[in-house]
Formats: sequence, structure tokens, C-alpha cells
Amino acid sequence: MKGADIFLECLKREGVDILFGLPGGVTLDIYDSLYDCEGLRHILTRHEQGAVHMAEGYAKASGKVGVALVTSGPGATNAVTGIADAYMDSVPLVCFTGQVNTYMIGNDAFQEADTLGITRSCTKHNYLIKNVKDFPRIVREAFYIARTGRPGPVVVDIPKDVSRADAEFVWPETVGLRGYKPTIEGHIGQVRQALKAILGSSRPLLYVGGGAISADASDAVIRFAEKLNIPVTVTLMGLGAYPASGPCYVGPLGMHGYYNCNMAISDCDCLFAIGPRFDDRVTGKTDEFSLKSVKIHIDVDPTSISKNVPTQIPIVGQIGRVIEQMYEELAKTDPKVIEAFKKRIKPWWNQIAQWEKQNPLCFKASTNGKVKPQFAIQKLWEVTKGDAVVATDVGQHQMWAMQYYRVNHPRHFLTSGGLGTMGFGLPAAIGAQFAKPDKLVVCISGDGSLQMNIQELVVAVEHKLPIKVMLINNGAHGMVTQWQRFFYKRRYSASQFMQPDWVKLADAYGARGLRVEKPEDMEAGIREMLKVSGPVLLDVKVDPEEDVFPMVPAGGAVNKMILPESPLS
Ligand SMILES: Cc1ncc(C[n+]2csc(CCOP(=O)(O)OP(=O)(O)O)c2C)c(N)n1
Repeated sequence: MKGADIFLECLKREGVDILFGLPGGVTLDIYDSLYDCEGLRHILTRHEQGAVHMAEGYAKASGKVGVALVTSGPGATNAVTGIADAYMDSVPLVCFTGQVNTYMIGNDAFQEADTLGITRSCTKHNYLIKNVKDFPRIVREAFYIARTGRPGPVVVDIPKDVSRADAEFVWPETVGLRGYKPTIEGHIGQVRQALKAILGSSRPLLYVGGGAISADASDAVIRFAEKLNIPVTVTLMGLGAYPASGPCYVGPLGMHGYYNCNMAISDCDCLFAIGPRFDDRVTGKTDEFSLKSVKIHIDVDPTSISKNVPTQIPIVGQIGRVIEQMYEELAKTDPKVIEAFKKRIKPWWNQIAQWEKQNPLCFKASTNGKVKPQFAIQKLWEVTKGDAVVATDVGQHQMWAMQYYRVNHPRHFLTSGGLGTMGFGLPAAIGAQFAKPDKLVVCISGDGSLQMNIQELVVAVEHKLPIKVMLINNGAHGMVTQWQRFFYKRRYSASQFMQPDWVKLADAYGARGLRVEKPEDMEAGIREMLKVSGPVLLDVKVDPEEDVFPMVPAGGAVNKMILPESPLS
């Protein structure tokens, strides 16, 4: 069998039904085999970054491994941003890159790039296939590594002569990777200690991160939190791990998190961290972070524990399984102890409610006839009943989406949290729509971010994907202008730019373009957008002076927030 055919057979054996990519000279044998390959759908993207983000969106929405296929040299380097993005957000992904012939590697051959070297620091693992016989083993290992333990991207570099060479197809039934064995079960002594710390506390807080979603542990989190009535705060990546409508939900925390959540994490006496990374966007100044608390941290990746903040009770294991273990221990606990705990934390709940009353999430309704971005997103949430899969880009709109689109389900909020990649939203939404054809998928984007991968809109048109893009159009890199307003005396250096006519642009791609300029037209605009059956771009012209509040200045303590009425420097 030819290497290219072996490759496609391997993908099928791994259960892949869709791959996103763009061809080049060194992948032509693979593309030739794809031409009459059944059971595998290839989506031609317009840029390799788009291909990888689509694979990410597909993976985040479905929980399956996303697959991308790009050519050597510029194809591979274009893919790097997406690969690094997947690495930071622990997205299971396998990216296949073409490579020049094995005997030319290192010659500075045409379109050669040192893909292994370039991607070493932003992949969980990477491979160069030197012999066609290794194809099945390497593909098998790549998928295994991508999806197990802490998920992440794996790159497989395929030289052209390897995809042309012949070999017998032998599928390895098992994966044998020495030294790679993710821990599933938590250490029972640590589990008991953690439960004891929680039940002995008076001001407990559950701090849930993206790890809980990638481990599909949302049900376990809900069950545990509600059994003990512990307040839950989530990170940007953890949105949906516990439903926003749930009784224990307090809200998102961090740089633009809710006031009550940031106060709660600063004042709690027991912080139960389930799969977060203790990112600086959450902790602020680590020396002043949650100083009064005993910290418990569950993570499948031991290197994440105590990386940024010291943890007293570390538990390495698969999140769902560890919480189940805690639940099993809880079942053996004297019910009186549980009742006493629930009674003891009542004043804590009152305190959190008081913080919320003191500084609720709010915005001023339109004062100058312009649409407020928060209002647009809140309306979208109301009209869609919070049931859409939302993909965002990066900037102010992303933070408002976090604050005002109240997510109720895991895998329904797709965003670039770790790398903060502008240009993620549209292709991720496309990937998600391929994964969930029956779902309403909405991309909330900014006018800066959307221009970074707008070329992928035509992919949605080509495949008749009904995705909706809601553009929060403030005529600028809003998040940059906000910082310039706060910290650089309103000197708007390189943050405002000329705009295309978005309605015409959408039209040129074959999508529907709509525009809203007044608050009173907002709801009708959203309803119209949802009524159209194909892809729509809704250009919402918003107040460019609007800021995201609360805000923790970078490097500041998380409980020292700038609030709407704070004087600006
Ligand atoms: C690829 C990339 N380049 C630059 C940045 C830095 N950056 C972060 S937010 C932002 C502005 C985003 O503007 P826009 O997409 O219009 O969203 P808004 O903040 O206006 O809602 C920039 C430039 C980034 N995150 N990613």
C-alpha cells in the first residue's frame, strides 16, 4: 500500500471523519489519495491558521481530536499560531505537516522549514516519519498522546517520499509508550485530606477551570458542589462547566471577572481548584493571591500543580474520577458533619451576596443614542435563551461575552484563553458547526479580530453552514484603546483603523450582511440574523468609548478592581 493510502486508512481507524487543510507540493500524494477516499471529509480552508482553528473548534465543541493537514514550509509556519493556541488551551489536536523528501532535509530545500524545531515548544509531542513502515504506529501514538492525560496538540511531519513509498499496512492493536502513563485515580490519602479541609472550612470556594471541561467532568462538578452547597466561580475557560443558571453559581473571576468572585477568592479559607491553571489573568499578583486559604488542586497534569501558586493538598488524577472518589468518601461521612458544614457556610453565602449587591455587574443604558456592546450581547443571550454554542475572538467583546452571555453547558463557550489569539473566533465557529450541525453557533467578534481570518467566511458559505457572526464594531482595537484610556492618557497610538464595509464584504463572500446602529433596533437585528438560514454577519455599531468593568490592572491584586466610578489615571 502507498504511504498516502496508509495515512488515510490510519485516520479512519482512529475514527476521524473530517480534516481541515490546504494542499501543497509535498502533500499532493495524500491529496491524490483523498480524491476518491470514502468516509473522510476534507474541508479546504483559505489559510492554514484557519484550518487549525477549525480543528480546534471542532475538538472543543465535540470532545474529539481535531485534525489538520498542511504543507511544508509556509504551510507549517502558518499553522504554528493555531498549534500554539491548542497547546495553551489543552485542545486535543493532531496536525499533519508535509515535509520535503527525507534525503533533502537540512539542504534548505524549497519550502523547507524545521517544523520539528519550530513546534517543539508548543506541542505535547512531535514526530518526523522517516520510514513508511512507521506510519501506523506513529499516527496511533499521536492520537493517543493528543487525547489522553492533559490533552494537547501533536505534530506529525510527513516527508514527501514517505507518502509515496510502499509498505504493507499493519495496524498496531495497542499503544506502547514507555514513560507515558497519565494518572487516572487520585491518591486516596490526599482525597480524604481534601474532603476534611473542605468540611472543616467556613468560607469554601470552588474554582473551576477549563480542565474540568476537557475531562468531561462537568456532571461530577455539579453533583459535588450541590451536595455541599459550595459557591462556584469559573475561569474564562471553565465557563459552562457549572451552569450559570445553577444554584451554586457565583460567576467568572479574574481580570474582568465579577466583583463578588474576585472578593470571594481573596477572602475564602478553602480554595478547591478543579482543573484551572492559576493563570495570571486570574491570580493577579500572586504574592497577594488568596492568602487566607488552604488550597486543594486537582489536575491530571502534575506539572500544573504549585506552578504559580503553592498548593497544600495536590491531587493528581483525572478530574471526573477524583471527584467521584471524593463523593464516595462523602457517602461514608456522618451526615451531621455535612449538615454542620452547610450551616456554618451560610454567613459566607450572605457575604458573597452582599458583595454582589455592593458592586453588581452593570452598564449604563445608551446615553448618546449608541448601542452599548454589553446590551447587544445581553440581548443575544436573551433571544437565544443562552443555548447557542458561542465562539469568541479576543478583546473587549470576549470579556463582555464572558460577563453577559451566561453559559449553561460545557463545550458551549469556545475561546482562545491561553494564547489570546485574535482570528480564532470565525474558524473555530466553523469547526464547531461541522461538529454540531444541529446547534446554533454564534461567533462574537471584534472588528480587529474578525479581519484576521475573515477569508474563512467563504468556507461557511461554501458548505452552507448557518453560522452567525455578531460583530461588536467599535472601529478600533477596543481592548488596546481601553488600556490607552486608562494608562496612557488617551493617546490612541496604532489602535484605530479604517474599516471595510462589512455588509458589502459579507455580501461579496456570498453571506448575508446586516447592520444595527441603534439600541432600539438591536433585538429585531438579532431576530433577523437568526431567521436567515445561511451564514450571516451582523455588524453592530457600538459606542467606541465603552470600557470593560470591573478591571484588575495587570500585576495588581485581584481584589483591587477598577470599577465604573473609579477615577482613571
Ligand atoms: C494575533 C494577535 N495580535 C495582537 C493581539 C493583541 N490584542 C489583544 S486584544 C486586541 C484588540 C482586539 O480588537 P478587536 O478584535 O476589535 O476587539 P475589541 O477589543 O474591540 O472588542 C489586540 C490588538 C492579540 N491578542 N492577538
